[in-house]
Amino acid sequence: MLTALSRALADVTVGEVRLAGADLAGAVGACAAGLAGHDRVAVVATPTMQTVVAVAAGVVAGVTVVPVNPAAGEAERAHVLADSKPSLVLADTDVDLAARAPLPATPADDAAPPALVVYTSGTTGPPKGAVLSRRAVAACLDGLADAWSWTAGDVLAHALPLFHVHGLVLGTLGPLRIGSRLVRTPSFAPVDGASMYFAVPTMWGRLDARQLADMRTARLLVSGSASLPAHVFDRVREHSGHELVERYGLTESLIVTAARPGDDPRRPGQVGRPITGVGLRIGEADETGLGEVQLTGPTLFDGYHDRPDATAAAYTDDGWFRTGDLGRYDDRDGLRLLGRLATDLIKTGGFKVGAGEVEDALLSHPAVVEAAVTGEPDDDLGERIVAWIVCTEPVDADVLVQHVATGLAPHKRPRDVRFVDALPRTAMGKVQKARLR
Ligand code: MCA
Ligand code: AMP
Repeated sequence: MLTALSRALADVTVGEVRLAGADLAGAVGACAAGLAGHDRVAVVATPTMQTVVAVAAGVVAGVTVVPVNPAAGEAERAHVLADSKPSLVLADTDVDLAARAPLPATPADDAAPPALVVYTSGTTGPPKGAVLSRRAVAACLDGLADAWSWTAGDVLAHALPLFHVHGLVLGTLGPLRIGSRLVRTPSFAPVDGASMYFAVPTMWGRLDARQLADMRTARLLVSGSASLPAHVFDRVREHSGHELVERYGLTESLIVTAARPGDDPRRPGQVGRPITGVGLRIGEADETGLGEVQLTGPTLFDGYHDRPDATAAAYTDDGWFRTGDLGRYDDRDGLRLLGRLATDLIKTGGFKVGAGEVEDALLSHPAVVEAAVTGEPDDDLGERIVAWIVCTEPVDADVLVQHVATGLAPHKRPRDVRFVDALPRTAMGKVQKARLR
């Protein structure tokens, strides 16, 4: 019963489409009936009501859902589908919002297949599928509900994409499990009557003073997925009267820490204390207490789909999950994030992008002979993807940008292309990215 939806679904609005709770339950029931006989289905996760219904149907039917970025390019989509091998790919047109059927009498329990396989980028190679159990999803959502006193009386508003943990698990399964109303807007903006807002720092940074003032009546503004710049925190406080609350996690671990409003001292970068059940330690800490954030507990994934090698490499010898994030922890102030071990992972607009994946895409262009990808600080996106290119013949930067945007996804496109005569390399031939920056 662990990822069961609330017994009383609340109203959900996605863009222009609104379904009252009972109608939503009926549409989910009808979609779930159509999933009989399937173990794993892919959902092209457009920001629509159809996606909400399809994902909820998978949850109640005990079918694993693989969300696919609707803007994923051909190569990326082909990889996700070939790797996850769903027996069905659901698009918006396959979901009938007018159909009605009762929800299954016995909702899927822990013995059912995993809830989700969510694809996430590593430093090299194509994205890997993080297998997320029903138990992990439930533990994460219940832990957040506890930390934030999130109840059926809340109205959550956000504009997050529905193919990643933030928008899908927190922003969609959260309200469906807790029974709170959900309003998903096309772009991030104030919503009448909203009590909670979830967004990435880039979205918070883009709101104007008037929009922030219109969020005064909410009770909780939450930022996550990337570092929150101090100037964004200050501006939100100045115009909305709220101190942004941060929480932290990874696709592989779901959300593991959360700041408790009112309880924990608020400072940007301070991402709170572990939620119920999560174990957190700082591995190989230096004399100042700085080291790698490592995790145990019920929110952790079941491993990477079909990648036992990568799964094993993600854990320490004594069984703790290695986040690759650097931080300091104490029981009073909670976790403070201070950087990342791997430089080949870029967080841009809250999306994680592996340098290797973008380099491979650039190298697949016939004019490119060498490519290196780095992240540079960016006021709006946090980090900006920069491509360093050696080519055989003149090629337009825009052509290379489009090559990446259409092969992978638009958010993986370089925002800067710099042509160089050669890449700095070590005697062993390894690119020295520090010298590029
Ligand atoms: C779009 N554009 C393009 C292309 N496609 N330009 C060239 N080539 C293309 N192929 C243009 C658009 O027309 C637009 O132009 C401009 O790019 C910007 O579009 P916008 O939608 O604003 O995109 P963005 O600026 O790149 O995105 C900002 C964003 C987005 C909306 C904040 O990054 C986002 O949705 N982030 C959320 C990420 C997220 O959910 N992460 C959670 C991961 P113009 O502006 O001129 O019209 S889960 C996770 O991290 C863990 C578990 C956690 O902690 O949550
Ligand atoms: P993803 O792989 O897309 O799930 O991204 C996970 C990564 O996002 C983490 O390893 C962190 O580096 C980053 N992250 C998530 N939440 C926060 C936060 N509140 N502050 C800073 N970084 C964060």
